[in-house]
Amino acid sequence: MTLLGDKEYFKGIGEIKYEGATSDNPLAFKYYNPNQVVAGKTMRDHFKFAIAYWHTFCGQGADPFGPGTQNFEWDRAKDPIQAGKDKADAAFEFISKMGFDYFCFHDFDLIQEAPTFSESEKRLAIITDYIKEKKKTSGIKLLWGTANCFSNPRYMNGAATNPDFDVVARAGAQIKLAMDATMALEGENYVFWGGREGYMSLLNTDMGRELDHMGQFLAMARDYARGQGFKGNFFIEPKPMEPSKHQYDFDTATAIGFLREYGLEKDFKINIEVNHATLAQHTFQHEMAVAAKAGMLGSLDANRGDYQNGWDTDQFPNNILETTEAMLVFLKAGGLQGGGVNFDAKIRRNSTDLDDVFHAHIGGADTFARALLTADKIISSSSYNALRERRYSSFDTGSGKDFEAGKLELTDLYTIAKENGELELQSGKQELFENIINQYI
Ligand code: XLS
Ligand code: NI
Ligand code: NI
Repeated sequence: MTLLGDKEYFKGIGEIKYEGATSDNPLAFKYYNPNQVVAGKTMRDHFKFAIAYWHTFCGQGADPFGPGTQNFEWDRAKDPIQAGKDKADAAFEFISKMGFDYFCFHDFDLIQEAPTFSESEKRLAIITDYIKEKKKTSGIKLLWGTANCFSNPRYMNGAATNPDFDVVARAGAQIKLAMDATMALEGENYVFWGGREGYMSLLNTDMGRELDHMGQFLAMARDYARGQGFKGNFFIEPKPMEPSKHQYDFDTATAIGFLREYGLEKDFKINIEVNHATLAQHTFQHEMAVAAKAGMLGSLDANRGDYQNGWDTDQFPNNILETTEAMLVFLKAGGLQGGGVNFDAKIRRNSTDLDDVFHAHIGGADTFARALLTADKIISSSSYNALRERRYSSFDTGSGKDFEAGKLELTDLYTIAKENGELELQSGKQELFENIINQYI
């Protein structure tokens, strides 16, 4: 296979195939059957599964208490250009073997940032050309690109919201290059995650000014990419905290309000990450429903948190119940707008075998597939939809309908209530709803 390049990194592992729920083969999909049609679309098209370059090919398992444990072969070259190429070879081999169609990256996941800006620019151009070729031979596509404007110490006070204009300008330059790379690789979307767009202390922070700067900055970025002919979506990825104490894109509702305030709502949608939702004290499905209501359900970063601690553990998805509830929202919304399901997740520090990353992605894909199949069955064969609609049926006729149509005034409500007298209680039937979900899982 030409797409493997000269070297095979994942030796002994072939293409991962669908073998069905009765298969004992750990290196096979049990539920994710790419070409199976569910609710009018293949699973492949529903999900557009993507691998996250940063976790799968840059992360080595380091944590605050110790260095990396995953010293894989593609990470060993000393020369940054060679290292970037090796990483790309390993990434494209892995994605091909998984049978996925997409990847996502930050600029300096692709290649190490250089000591100077112009050297970084050269490096990015080299690796972009290299990956362009790999894309061509493999057919693998770019779901989205983004810029890492949070790791380098220069961004310690923020990027677009930095109090120092020169840092803002530097972030702008970096994002221009990241967008250029995304467009050169025919990226379908571009993401903004504001890791340090926020503050640690309000005492030294002019929040209003910083928010205005962020609005201004995103409008400039949009105008630049549109001017270059970029037709894709821009996504904001909300997260309430970490690394900043308080991030401006706290959650989906906050991000939507922000986008509308700065006139960005036509070009931007939301990229929702499971663990970010839980950090914001929401559920994943809540965040999805909020975005869907605004017509902004753009893309998903699939992972899961840990309910016993409060940080972004970025574990692979395995919670069928949670994902099934999310897929109910997904199907009801008619899927994602331009985006896909990106596994923004990493294997644990003590997962040190080459096949661990396969098990991780197989499990994640199967979780989503099983949840989609279940949600589809719930919608098509259970009483779930009817029960839900019945709760609101008083708005389907008569005065309820007039209310929705804006034909009533407050005094009409007064008259209706007076005529009604005391009301009978209407059960919410939550336990029944919960049972239906579990029955179909
Ligand atoms: C971090 C974010 C990050 C974005 C891309 O928590 O999830 O990985 O997805 O910058
Ligand atoms: Ni993410
Ligand atoms: Ni995250």
